[in-house]
Amino acid sequence: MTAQTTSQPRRALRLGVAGPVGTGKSSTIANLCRALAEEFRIGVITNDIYTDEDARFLRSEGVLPGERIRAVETGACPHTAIRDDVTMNLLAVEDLERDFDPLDIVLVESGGDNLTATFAPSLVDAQLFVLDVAGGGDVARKGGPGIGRADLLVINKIDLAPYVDVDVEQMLADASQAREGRAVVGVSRKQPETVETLARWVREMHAAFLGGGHTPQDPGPMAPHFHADDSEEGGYVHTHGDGDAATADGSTAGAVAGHRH
Ligand SMILES: Nc1nc2c(ncn2[C@@H]2O[C@H](COP(=O)(O)OP(=O)(O)OP(=O)(O)O)[C@@H](O)[C@H]2O)c(=O)[nH]1
Ligand SMILES: [Mg+2]
Repeated sequence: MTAQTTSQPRRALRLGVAGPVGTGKSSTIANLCRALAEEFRIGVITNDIYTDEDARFLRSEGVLPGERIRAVETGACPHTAIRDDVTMNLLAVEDLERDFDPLDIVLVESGGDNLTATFAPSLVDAQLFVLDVAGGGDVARKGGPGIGRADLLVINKIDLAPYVDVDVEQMLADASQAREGRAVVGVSRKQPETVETLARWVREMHAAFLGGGHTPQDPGPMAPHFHADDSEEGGYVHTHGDGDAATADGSTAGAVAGHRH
């Protein structure tokens, strides 16, 4: 596999935000938009099963122009749309990127699911997994693809730790161990310095993406998917081989003929 490097990427960094129900995925996106909206042109896609509540929440927060926040109503388990068949989401991301070209970052919120739901690397370049202290200090030790291998693990709502008898330092240390040292950050929207740490990680990820220095990781098995395609043949359902990944210039690392991101 040869990762291509370019100083003129054709599309935005696509950043997934997954995690169990209510841990703070939408709030994490709101925090990031607030911290980064002056530096980056940001768009957001939310996934919900039956509603567009997350999109409406984010619009009501006023963190981005409302039209740059779009909802995908999956009508199925969240993991189906971010992992098993990412077609609906890819089309939504591609539409958003086209309509607001150029965007720097597209944040994709998964519907709230369980500890196993992660994004396919054909949909996002990097992913955050969000836990919160209210789910208990033990959760970080439980592992699974999101906790273990997401690009960043966020432990959210650390301001609530004293009320739920969680030792934040211990939870962060356990998480770090479960992740074999991959990045972990404790966040509370009430503690601006923690939001800044999160924003800094995104800045660094964006810089790595632009420089061709980031390779999307697959936290679990790869799934077939479909892309809109402007070639005469049209799009088609296909899978990627091991190690295939979208690159910053819009091409795909690995040999998938006629494949366009
Ligand atoms: N105390 C505290 N509450 C928070 C924080 N972040 C989020 N919350 C609250 O946690 C609840 C859930 O937050 P959301 O951002 O909606 O969580 P979510 O993961 O997007 O939820 P679903 O999309 O329904 O799975 C809301 O009531 C938030 O106000 C935080 O840092 N501290
Ligand atoms: Mg949400």
